[in-house]
Parts: sequence; structure tokens; C-alpha cells
Amino acid sequence: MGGLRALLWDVDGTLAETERDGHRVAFNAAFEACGLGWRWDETRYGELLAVTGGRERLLHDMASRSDAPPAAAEREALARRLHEHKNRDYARRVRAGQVPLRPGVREVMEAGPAQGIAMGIVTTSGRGNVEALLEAAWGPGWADRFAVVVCGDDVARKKPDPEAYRLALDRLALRADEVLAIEDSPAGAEAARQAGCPFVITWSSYFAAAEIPGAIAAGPGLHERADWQPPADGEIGPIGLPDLQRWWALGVPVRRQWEPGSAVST
Ligand code: XBP
Ligand code: MG
Repeated sequence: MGGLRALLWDVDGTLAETERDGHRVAFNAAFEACGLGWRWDETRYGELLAVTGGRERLLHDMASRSDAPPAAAEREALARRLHEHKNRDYARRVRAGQVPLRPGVREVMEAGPAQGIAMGIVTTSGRGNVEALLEAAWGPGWADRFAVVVCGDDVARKKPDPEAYRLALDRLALRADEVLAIEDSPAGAEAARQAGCPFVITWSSYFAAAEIPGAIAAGPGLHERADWQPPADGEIGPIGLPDLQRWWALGVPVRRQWEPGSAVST
């Protein structure tokens, strides 16, 4: 087997805390702008993240609301309107710098190409949201950094379906065992797993305590090497490409449960 050929990055929760700092607050702004008293607090939003896709999430929430429109067509129309509003608000927040990259992400992404490791994006978020985030991080030339960008608009089925990963592998002409996915959520991990891609988990705020079996490594983020499982070599400094390459070459799934502030247990 040759070396690692590509890193496939999830977006929401992995590149940035987009759900906590962007989407949830933008959904609430959309409710307000459309004259609805609905609000999603952090706990409710955490539950709703089991449904991938912002429009699908809105429809799921409406199904349990007595004050949602009764007819399916009206619900669809309202969900579309709210979603468009949310996306405009989200992009505004991203452009205003309210949703920065998670620490450590930029360094790994920028180091890859020089070492012959391509960077890819595999998300089922809408393309407009993804482009806003990447442009805010790298400026108008952001697309040159990525060998592939698969978004929700490109697939019929969102994560946890593996379609987005399979499409990215097709476009890169790579096998699943030549790439490493970086994910944060159970749905994203399941999508990578079903596509056959080894994956690493960087815990995000909503999924920090989630049990995500099958990862080859899991830890608090690329900015620090403490509390990773399997342990990173040494104790100080960020996780870099050599760590990811080593874990990928080992390819041993770890099973772990993390509680904030606690030692790692496997
Ligand atoms: C995250 C999602 C998305 C976002 C909202 O997927 O499920 O629905 O919450 O984005 P991933 P949209 O982690 O794969 O990026 O409103 O564009 O759906
Ligand atoms: Mg995610």
C-alpha cells in the first residue's frame, strides 16, 4: 500500500463550530424575522442535530409543533423560506468573522499539498454555506486549495449515507483506503465508515460526549496532542500531518467515551 493520498474534511463541527456559533443562532434569527416565536436552545438544537440537513431539521421540528402549518405543502414552503433566511444570516455571520476555523485546522490543511496529500471537503451542508466559510478563511482563491469539494447540493442522500464520500472518492480517483476522513459527529462517522474510509474524530461542542465507534483516532482537536486516543507521540504541540499519517498507517479503530475534563478511557 502507498502512502496517505488525501484528507477528506467534514465541515460543520470539524472545520469550525458552525452549528454552535453559526447555524443555531441563524435559525433563531430566521424564526424571529418570519414572525415566529419559535427558538432552538442549545439542548434542543443538540437533539435536532440527529437530523442532517437544515431544511430537513426544520420539517422534523415542525412535526412535533402544534402551531406549525397543518398541510404538508405549507410546511414545505415555510421550511424553504426559513432555510433561505437562515442561510443568508449564516453567511453574514461567517463573513463578519463570527465563525472562525477551529485551532489547528489551518496548519494541517496548508501543510498537506506540499507533501503530496490532497485536501478535500465532504459535507452535506449547502454549497453557499460551505463557500462562505472557506472564503472567509482563505479569501477568494480558496478553491485552489481543494482537490474536491462535495456539498449537500451534489448528493441525493445526506450523511449518514455514504454517497458524499463515494462521490469524493470517484472525483479524486482514489480508493477509500488511500484517504483519511476527519469528522466530529456520529452521522459523519457513519457516512465515512460505510464508504470504507478510515476516519479520525475531533470532538466538537455538540458531540464531545458522543460514543463514536470505529475511529482510528479521536481527540479534543488538532490544536493539542493531550487526550488523544491512541496517544500522540510527545506531550506538547498540535497534531500535525505526521500524527495523522501514523494513525492512518496503523489503522486501528479506537473505542472511547470522553467526558469533559476527565482522563481518556477506552
Ligand atoms: C451538517 C448538517 C447541516 C448543517 C446545516 O453536516 O447536517 O445540515 O447543520 O447546513 P456536515 P444546511 O457535518 O456533514 O457538514 O442548512 O446547509 O443543511
Ligand atoms: Mg460535522
